Amino acid sequence: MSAALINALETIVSSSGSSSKNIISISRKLATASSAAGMQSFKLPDMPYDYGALEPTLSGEIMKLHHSKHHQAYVTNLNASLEKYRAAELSGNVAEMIALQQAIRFNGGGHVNHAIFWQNLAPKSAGGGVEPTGELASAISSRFGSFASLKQQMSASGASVQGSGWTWLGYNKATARLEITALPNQDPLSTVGLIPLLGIDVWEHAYYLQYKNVRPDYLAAIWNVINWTDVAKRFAAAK
Ligand code: MN3
Repeated sequence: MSAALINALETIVSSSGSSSKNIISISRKLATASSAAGMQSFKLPDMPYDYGALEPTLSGEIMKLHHSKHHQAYVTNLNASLEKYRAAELSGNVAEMIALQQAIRFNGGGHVNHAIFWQNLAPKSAGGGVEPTGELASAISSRFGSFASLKQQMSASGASVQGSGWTWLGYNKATARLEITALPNQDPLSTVGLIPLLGIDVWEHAYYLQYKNVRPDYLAAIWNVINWTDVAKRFAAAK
């Protein structure tokens, strides 16, 4: 918690006096204090390309719904959950704080994961699908044997997710190795101690309108629009 927010909270608590148990009043003041302390609510990031720019690999209809409806819902619900959490924290309601953690994990993970996903993709005209070079290419070859093998293993990982989730290429700082890991729901890769480089969303909302039930076809096609320049930047920053 920032020093500015702590100061703001202390001001509220000291000015509330005997009425400090009025949670509704406090939470309203907290909303103002959070804003004053620079605690911004999360916002849906702009897309780095037009919704239709990834066609024919991913339809504009899928991309528009995925970004403007699904990702927006995670952002909206994350902000609502955090507002409730701050009120619970201010009133010392630990049970409520614990109860809100699942919603924060789910919606916060949804926001974090999709913010990476849009950057991990690029239209073919902007280099989408162009094979990585340099240090990332070397790391992929030494870890997975070849670039083709990485794609095959990651597609298999995504196909194996039961229900909804993601498959990730991550960096393990402790072992200095690349790792492929599938995670359920919206669990971010940080929950298993890895730094996310490339995430592929295998929720049905990511492909169903175009690929119907055939997730492996989506996982075979998406390599045409992967932004390896973005993945390489994340790799360089992670090391
Ligand atoms: Mn999604």
